[in-house]
Amino acid sequence: MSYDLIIANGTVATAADTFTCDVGIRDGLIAALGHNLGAANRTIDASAKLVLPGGIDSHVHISQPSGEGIVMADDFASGTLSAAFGGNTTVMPFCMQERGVPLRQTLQEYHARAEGRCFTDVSFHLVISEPTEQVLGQDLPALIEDGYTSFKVFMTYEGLALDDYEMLQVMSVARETGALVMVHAENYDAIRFLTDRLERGGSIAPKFHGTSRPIPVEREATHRAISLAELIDVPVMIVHVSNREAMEEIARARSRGLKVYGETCPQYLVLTEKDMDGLNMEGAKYVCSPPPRDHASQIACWEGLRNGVFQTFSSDHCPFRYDDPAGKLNPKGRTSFRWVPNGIPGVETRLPILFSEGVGKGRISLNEFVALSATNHAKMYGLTSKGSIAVGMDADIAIWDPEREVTITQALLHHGSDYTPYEGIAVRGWPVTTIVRGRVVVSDGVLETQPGAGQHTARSRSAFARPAA
Ligand code: DUC
Ligand code: ZN
Ligand code: ZN
Repeated sequence: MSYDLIIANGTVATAADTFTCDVGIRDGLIAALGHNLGAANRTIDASAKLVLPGGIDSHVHISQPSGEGIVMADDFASGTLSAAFGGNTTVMPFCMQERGVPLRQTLQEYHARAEGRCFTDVSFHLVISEPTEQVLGQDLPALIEDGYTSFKVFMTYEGLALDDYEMLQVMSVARETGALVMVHAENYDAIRFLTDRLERGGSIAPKFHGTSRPIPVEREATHRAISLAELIDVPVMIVHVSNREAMEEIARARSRGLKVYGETCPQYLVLTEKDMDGLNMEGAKYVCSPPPRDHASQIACWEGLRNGVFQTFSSDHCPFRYDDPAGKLNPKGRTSFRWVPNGIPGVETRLPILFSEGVGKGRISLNEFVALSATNHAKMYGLTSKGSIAVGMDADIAIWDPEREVTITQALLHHGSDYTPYEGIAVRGWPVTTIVRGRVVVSDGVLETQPGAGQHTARSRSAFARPAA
């Protein structure tokens, strides 16, 4: 029996185990794990390398409309190219509902933008911003049935924020359908009040973005989202958690038996609010929401990765160019932090940062790294054929050189942004080869495929949302 591809002599790690074996791949699937597997069309020697499930980044934004005059820096080609070079084999972007446009039509538009252009697999979450009767009663349940089994809701942002009544309505749909609700938890009115007050006082520099969204804004919304989910008895995922107080809300809910899950991101491990305090507008490069906090919050987030408060570690890749009026330097002379688009690039640097700062510095084990970067994302969002290395699974694999030393710098990266917020961070350990369903996309740091290697993946219900049997 021969294989299309054998990855030989590597150290394979899953969320559970680490072992030495060859991986035989046929027809895009992992066909065998063992020794002396026999013939293959191609063999990759992975001696002294780690063979890991390809990263799944379950929180990215690509080609998303971002307000008047603002253009996201990545389309599906550059976003997924960057993802592939960062050791990812699947990314999960958002399809953002547009006011007055049928949800399915918007989704078709996102599919059209992605079709034939992707280097990794993609699977869309929905964003529900206008829960009309039609959306709640027809469109959303139908799309969940079609494999879009998770959706995000916002508790802040003009035109996006749902009030508590609307939150309860969409959570009820999730309860009925088994979908997973992702929540952006920040208190809209509090942010509006603080922003207005800061501006009136002339405090408009990028660093005041952090002052306008302090920890209580996130903690309160996290508590409220959890309370609403409890009323409906529905699982909920709190995304991009930045600090201990929000984490305590999650931990307390779980200790009471609620299905409340958490995600954190690289910006909360290695950036702080001080990064937003640059010369002139430089601080805008770090403006994201929730904002990076302080050193104590970084320590708390590391604890959460270790102790199970967080199931997933995502990039929240939300790329804008810096030196560009369609990006961070907003047009029309709008100089207040209020107008700086929220979001930073990070899909290519997520895994090297977690590997180096986490595994390399003994904060998490290699198996925890695999869980946080791939396996838990697959289980959380119903990607049943992905996220592990086992016979019958998709052959989505990243081969890592655990010793390679790299200083992160913009010139190395493949995203559409003109900067990286992680400039100058030295890491040890780098993904060198990325294989998507058996197809080598990046080989020893060199692109090997055309766009279109990646495809959309419909999903099952979340393993974390299913009612207990
Ligand atoms: N929320 C996100 O999930 N990403 C970027 C900005 C935001 O507010
Ligand atoms: Zn968000
Ligand atoms: Zn996001």
